[in-house]
Amino acid sequence: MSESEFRDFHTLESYIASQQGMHPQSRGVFSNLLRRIGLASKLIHAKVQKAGLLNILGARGVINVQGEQQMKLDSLANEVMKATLRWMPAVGGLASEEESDPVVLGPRDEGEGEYVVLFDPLDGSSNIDANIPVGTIFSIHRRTSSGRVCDPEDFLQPGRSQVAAGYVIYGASTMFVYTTGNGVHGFTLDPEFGEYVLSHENIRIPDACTCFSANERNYQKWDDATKRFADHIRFGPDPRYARTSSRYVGTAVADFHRNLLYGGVFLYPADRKTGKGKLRLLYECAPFAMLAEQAGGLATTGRQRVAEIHPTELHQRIPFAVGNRREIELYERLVAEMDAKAKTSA
Ligand code: AHM
Ligand code: MG
Repeated sequence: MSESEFRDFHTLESYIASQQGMHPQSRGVFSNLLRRIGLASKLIHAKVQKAGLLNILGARGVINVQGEQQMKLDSLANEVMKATLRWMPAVGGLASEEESDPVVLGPRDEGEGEYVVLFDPLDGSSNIDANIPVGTIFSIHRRTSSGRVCDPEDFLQPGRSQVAAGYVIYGASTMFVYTTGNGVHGFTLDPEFGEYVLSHENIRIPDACTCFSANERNYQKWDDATKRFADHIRFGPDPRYARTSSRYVGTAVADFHRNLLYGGVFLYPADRKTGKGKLRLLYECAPFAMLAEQAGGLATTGRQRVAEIHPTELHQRIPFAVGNRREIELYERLVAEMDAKAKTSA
């Protein structure tokens, strides 16, 4: 690379440091934590890159010198996240999609262990065997309890109190996208020198609703408001949707990421019979909601903004719709109309 080709750029490290510089009172504890998640994601990236090979090698028993079974990639990603974060002085506890209970870490020195990190280590793992993008999602809260060890309540905080949220998409390129409440910023991993480089500063969801993303095979299980919403966007006469396409990967990170960049809505609504959604509030929906709001969009259950929900359990599932502000507000109006109609006919 000649000198003239070389221009100023930020890595994830230098960008976080520059943001930290804007808060002179900051001790850098939180920034270290974010950098550490970046490191964990590089380790997961390395495993994901070898996904097809791990199976071949594992099946032949070549790498199992300990006589252990080949780990599935999602539990491997979970172990990487735990091992990378557990000795961080800033981390008081972890919660993961792969763990039934929170992992409460031992007492740390005074003033430390003040954050809890919640994560889905490998979102979309059912796609991995077909070489389709997968992701990692994370959410960070400051502890609310004051003891030296975490309380369960530290993990059950509403999304609006997240201090940071983000995801990594392991796709054609690997990208790290995060917010600390000051815009959404995306970094692309340069495989040649193993660093995340700032590629998407201050991402805003485009106004056009280019993509409609839902598992449409579930249409008959949706309530009337959701069906009306889907029909309006897919088949209605509104010229706003003339160029909208259905796009669904089945990895929430990939669907969310595409819609963040192109504009659109992603839906995983409740099953009409059970009233339950599929996606998990704490480490899928709440972080996506913070990112969407920071990029100018919204996230809702249809009846409540996701950021306002007070969790009642660690693995709570909710109905979820996220994307362009205008469409999410429309969805909320249709749900309100359906509820009002049900009330008057009751
Ligand atoms: P996972 O976290 O166990 O991978 O499950 C969540 C995934 C999401 O990534 C995706 O949006 C959804 O499940 C797909 O579900 P479906 O196959 O029902 O469409
Ligand atoms: Mg998931």
